[in-house]
Amino acid sequence: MPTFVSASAEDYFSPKNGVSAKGNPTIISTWNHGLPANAKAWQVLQAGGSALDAAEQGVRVVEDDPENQSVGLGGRPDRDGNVTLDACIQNHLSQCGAVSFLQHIKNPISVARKVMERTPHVMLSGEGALQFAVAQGFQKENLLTEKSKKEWEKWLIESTYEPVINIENHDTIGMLVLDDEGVLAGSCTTSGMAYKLHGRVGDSPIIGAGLFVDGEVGAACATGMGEAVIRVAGSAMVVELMRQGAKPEVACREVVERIVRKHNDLTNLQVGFLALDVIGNHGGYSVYAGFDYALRTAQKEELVKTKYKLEW
Ligand code: SD4
Repeated sequence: MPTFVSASAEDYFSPKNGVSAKGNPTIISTWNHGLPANAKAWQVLQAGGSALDAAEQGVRVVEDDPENQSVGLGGRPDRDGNVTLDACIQNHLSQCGAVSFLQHIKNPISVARKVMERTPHVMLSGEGALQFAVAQGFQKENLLTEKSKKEWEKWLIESTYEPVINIENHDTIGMLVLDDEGVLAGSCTTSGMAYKLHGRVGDSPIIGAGLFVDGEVGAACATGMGEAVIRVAGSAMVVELMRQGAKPEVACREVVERIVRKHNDLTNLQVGFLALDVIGNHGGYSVYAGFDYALRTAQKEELVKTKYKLEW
């Protein structure tokens, strides 16, 4: 049995890798904006859509919402006033697509899917991603809403560069879907850290960091301080720990503990992981309190509070 820092015997589970559960569709997604996103994704599954369709359509609900200031339209800008978006998507066959530092397109998740399906590449970035999106028929628009603009102008007065997480200023949506056939897919989309340096890209468009799906084992996604997630290849690590037998919550906890060990200054360093295995077990864990995830199954539609490592 592999040994993790704070795991005990009941933390282990022995799914036969590669054997998924049929008839147990399950959707989980980050934060309470996951509830309407899950509702849409569930509807897509019920209508016969694939796990990938559900993962794409689900998070678009949040990208489209101008009131949500951390994803898509209405996202908080970088410190120069530009809304720049990051997103990625992956299916159970490890096929994936991503866009980073994309401006003027409110549904980066759909552009990411087109990168996956219509190019031989995994990620397009910046101007090239925008050109590709426009060529694929996406509309260019202004994503900076009056509300986000006013807040940014207020921020400019002091311009203190102090990324604070989980207190309203950044919350990605990551979604993991297991369909009725036991097929997995995942998506992740964000406007990133508010008032970040122009050009900064976080974990959310990086396969293995913000999202990772392995159809044989499970899927994971991350939210919070992207730099910390990238440093430990967060989501890939969560999935790999599940492959070794860790239950979803335990796999998330192990990677959170790794992040905690590797950073001397944990002030405001919030990170949360979610994980879903191929038979529908799910869980999450975060550095600090306050992280929750939306769960949708045939029986349940609710918000689940995760356990956490540190008190604020
Ligand atoms: C990032 N991980 O850009 C994203 C932001 C986020 O909750 O998830 N906020 O670092």
